[in-house]
Amino acid sequence: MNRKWIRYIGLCLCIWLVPSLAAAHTHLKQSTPSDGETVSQPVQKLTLVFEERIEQGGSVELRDEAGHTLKPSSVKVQGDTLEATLGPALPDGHYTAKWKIIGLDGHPMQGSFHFEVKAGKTSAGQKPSPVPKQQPTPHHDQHAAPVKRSTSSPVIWVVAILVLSTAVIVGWLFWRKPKA
Ligand SMILES: [Cu+2]
Repeated sequence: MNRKWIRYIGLCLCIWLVPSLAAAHTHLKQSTPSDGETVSQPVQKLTLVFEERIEQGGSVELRDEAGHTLKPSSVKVQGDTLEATLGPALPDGHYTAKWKIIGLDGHPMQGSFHFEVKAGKTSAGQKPSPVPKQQPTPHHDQHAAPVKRSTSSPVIWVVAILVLSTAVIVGWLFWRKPKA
């Protein structure tokens, strides 16, 4: 009787735990240029490194200050890295890069990051001053489509409470097993 219960509870535990592990999504780990960076070199290439291998390719496009969309001349996906070649170097200005991938878990993911190009073409005779590097802030990452199973904190808490209560029940069953 007791053993059957323990086995049953163990099964429940697996059912609760597995989806929460499977819901670990693929997010953008780092990019070149990085989010918030001011680049003083000509930018001809974007490199995006994700936390997991990218499935089924991906895409990235740039939007300049005027709202014009720039599509890279080629996009190469290899493992966890997406590399976009832009062709001619970007003119100075602010850019937003929008990316879309299908993550390892099959979830469509999208996000964006911003950077500024200041290659020094703006005014003659002005020395480009060293620009303080900003730390990239990981944000914007989000699912393209709402996904039921998400790693949002309320779900984590529900799982945590379920696992905890299961642990308590299992412990209690063991504790009150005086004979057998
Ligand atoms: Cu996902």
